[in-house]
Amino acid sequence: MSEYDVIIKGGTVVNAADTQQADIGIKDGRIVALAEKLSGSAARTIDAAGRYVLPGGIDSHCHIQQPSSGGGQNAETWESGTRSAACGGTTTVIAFAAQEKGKGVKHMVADYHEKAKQACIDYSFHIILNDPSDEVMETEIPELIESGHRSLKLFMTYPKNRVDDKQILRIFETARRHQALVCVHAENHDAIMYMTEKLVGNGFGNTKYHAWCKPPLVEREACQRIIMLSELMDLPIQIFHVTCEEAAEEIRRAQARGVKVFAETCPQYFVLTADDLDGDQRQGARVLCSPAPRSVADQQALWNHVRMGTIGNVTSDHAPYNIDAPDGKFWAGDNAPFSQIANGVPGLETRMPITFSEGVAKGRIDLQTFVALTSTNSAKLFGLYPKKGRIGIGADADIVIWDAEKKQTVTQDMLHHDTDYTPYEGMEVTGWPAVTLSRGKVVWNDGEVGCEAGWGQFLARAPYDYIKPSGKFPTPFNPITGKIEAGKTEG
Ligand code: DUC
Ligand code: ZN
Ligand code: ZN
Repeated sequence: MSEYDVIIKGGTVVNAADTQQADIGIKDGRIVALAEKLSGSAARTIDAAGRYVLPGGIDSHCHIQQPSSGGGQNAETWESGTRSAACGGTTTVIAFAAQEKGKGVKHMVADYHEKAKQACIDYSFHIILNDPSDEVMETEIPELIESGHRSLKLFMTYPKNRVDDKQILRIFETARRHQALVCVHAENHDAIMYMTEKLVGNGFGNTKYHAWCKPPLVEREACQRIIMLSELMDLPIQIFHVTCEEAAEEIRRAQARGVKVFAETCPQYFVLTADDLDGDQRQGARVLCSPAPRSVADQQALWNHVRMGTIGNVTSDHAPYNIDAPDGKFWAGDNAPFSQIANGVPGLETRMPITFSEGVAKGRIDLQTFVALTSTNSAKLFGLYPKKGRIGIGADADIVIWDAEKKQTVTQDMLHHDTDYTPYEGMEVTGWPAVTLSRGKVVWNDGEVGCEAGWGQFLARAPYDYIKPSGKFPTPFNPITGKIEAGKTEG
């Protein structure tokens, strides 16, 4: 019998903190050897000479086979979504299990688990809460957190999903008590609703006006408010899809005063702008997502904040709706105004290539930062580290062998998702995954798909230090215990 199942030979191994020339030995799905030269026998040897060998990508924000709250049918299944992720170098996804208003969450989460059994790569869930009733928050959520669903998600906007500030505090309280991270879609709901009514009511329904109904101002305000609420409860939070200087600035200021607020952005905000929404409705719908694409200046600002560390990870926010389907983007009809077009863009497969191309190939970030952004930081933030997010002894053999020189034109034809378009049609990128391994299994090999539905495993997440609260509330009163802290006074 061979000493190793797989040896990856001659590559340049890049982690978030270092780069080294090394061979990698894999046995039973884990990395068991790392050395300048490995000599043992292996059932399979992969030549990585001239290529980078990186931790498999972690996409910690993607919507897969999730019913939409706003209308439209998610175009992906767990099999197709995770297959396309694997072909794009991603080996772990964290998707969503969404509460239905007025209902409990336990059975709903069980249903999502059932669907996810078709996953080709490993996965976990954030639980979306839109109705934090006592029963849900006091019984169901604590049990679900305990069983490894250690992140909750809330929306500050969207008519069917938004929660108000008091409900947010209720969710924060449970998260604080039971050690879960809360992720937030931060935009001011009432301002968006008001502007939408005014725009659409006055005949401005073109997709161009999607960006006008939710300018950076509404994102800035919501970021500032959610940070304030998190400070009130001393609860670390993750702000999803930061798109603009205004929002990043609020986050940066909070981080500078010691608040544990984390932030992500997405490739669409690096390469699309509000101008892409302008024109024919069908064309605009292809890039219609929320928050809206911004300006070139905002793209530059996002990179600055990546380099400063304000923004720690890049996720896809994959939210796939077909263009040519009655239940897709145009579920409300071909002439629907922007407010009734399904929000979201597909992006599981293009997340790492676009980030590499825009980031490393264009000289904005180095390779280690790319690894941190696309893998390691998400592993740390969501309690998957050190099993995921690094190449080291004992880690899962989730690996992507990267061809940094490859020039690739992105087209719908070459992607492996089940959505009927890509917003990046015709874009040329530099760098593409050559080989992807999920726990030692080759799932993508220079154009050949080796995915197997059902290979993916659920990743239950235990408590972890990265998201520990600071232990300090803004007043002597501890709202979790309901007590005034010892040594502190009321006056
Ligand atoms: N915005 C979201 O908040 N969710 C999914 C897609 C989108 O564009
Ligand atoms: Zn969102
Ligand atoms: Zn999302």
